[in-house]
Amino acid sequence: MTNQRRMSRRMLLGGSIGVAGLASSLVNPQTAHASSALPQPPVYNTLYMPDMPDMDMGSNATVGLTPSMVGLPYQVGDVSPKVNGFDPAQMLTTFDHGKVSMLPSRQTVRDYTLTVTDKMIYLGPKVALAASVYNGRLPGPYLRATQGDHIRITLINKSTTSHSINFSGLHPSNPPGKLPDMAFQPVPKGGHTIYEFDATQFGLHMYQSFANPMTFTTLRGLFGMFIVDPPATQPRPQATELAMVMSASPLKVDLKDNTPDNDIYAVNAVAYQFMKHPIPLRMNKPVRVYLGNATEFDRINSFHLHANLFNLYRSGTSLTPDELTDTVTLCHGQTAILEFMFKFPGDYMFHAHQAEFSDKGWTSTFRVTP
Ligand SMILES: [Cu+2]
Repeated sequence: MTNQRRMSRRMLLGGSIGVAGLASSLVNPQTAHASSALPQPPVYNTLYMPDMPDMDMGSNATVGLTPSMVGLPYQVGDVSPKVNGFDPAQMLTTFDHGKVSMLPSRQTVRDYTLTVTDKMIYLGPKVALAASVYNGRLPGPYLRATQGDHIRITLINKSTTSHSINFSGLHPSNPPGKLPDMAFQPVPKGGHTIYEFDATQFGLHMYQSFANPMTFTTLRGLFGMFIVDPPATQPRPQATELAMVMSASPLKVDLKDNTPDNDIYAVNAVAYQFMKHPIPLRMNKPVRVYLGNATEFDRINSFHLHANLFNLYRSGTSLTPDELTDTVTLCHGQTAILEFMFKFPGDYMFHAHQAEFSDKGWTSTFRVTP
């Protein structure tokens, strides 16, 4: 049996328990190619160690991730954007501004569509999560609006289970004419619904699936950020803007265990992505990072910047910084805006200040040039 066929069968076994329909989204492991910059043993052209023991497939176990832990193999090799259908680097600067129109009152309306599908997402070479995602990507789109806009989000559920979305921010839970507590109304498989509210407070908000068990819907990828910019009369200063969501996953999940240990960590889904591919920045140019934390199963996650300090705006709800610091710690669902500038050229590491999270993928580099 080829490695590819072996992989397919395992994924199908996993899918029969938790996530169906994976067969159609299986990817060719040959396209999870090596980075040209890194030495690449041939084994990393496959997604599985050939002699990998079978996973525990007990009746109450579900496969969150495929097994790969022989050391930390995803430190070497690369996940091609073609495999996942998205590029973590492009995600840094890609914002979904919605389809813009205007009400007779001249209030701006932004229409967004979030389509949930089940999809295999490679969190590292040989490490795939049987995920549910918004618009084919993990994290979901980084939605963007301006304070005062009217927001309309159509959720289309093409996954195999019910979902709804909980939007952080400041708005009614039961818009006029809608059912109370919209966030808790499940949208069944094949269904759709529209969430509608005004963006009344600028800030950096998270959105995520609301479906039991919540720890597992978040684990599986149903989260994103919703950036509400300050009104045009008091915009944030010009800067290079980068969006990052911290997340993590266990390699396997037992539904009876609500607090499994995470095994792989990243910003924008793919472990070590920005260590292997440093983010290019220019000296003396202001940088703004929109940072969200969607890490389940660990109480906190953090962002630490080497050899520099950043202005920290907790939740992004103020234009006055809370602190000048080099580390921010966030609980699940918390956000922060970080503003900084590099005065010297060179490589600057940024990473979780928990050594374990760093070792397991959440380590990155800014490459600053004059
Ligand atoms: Cu460090």
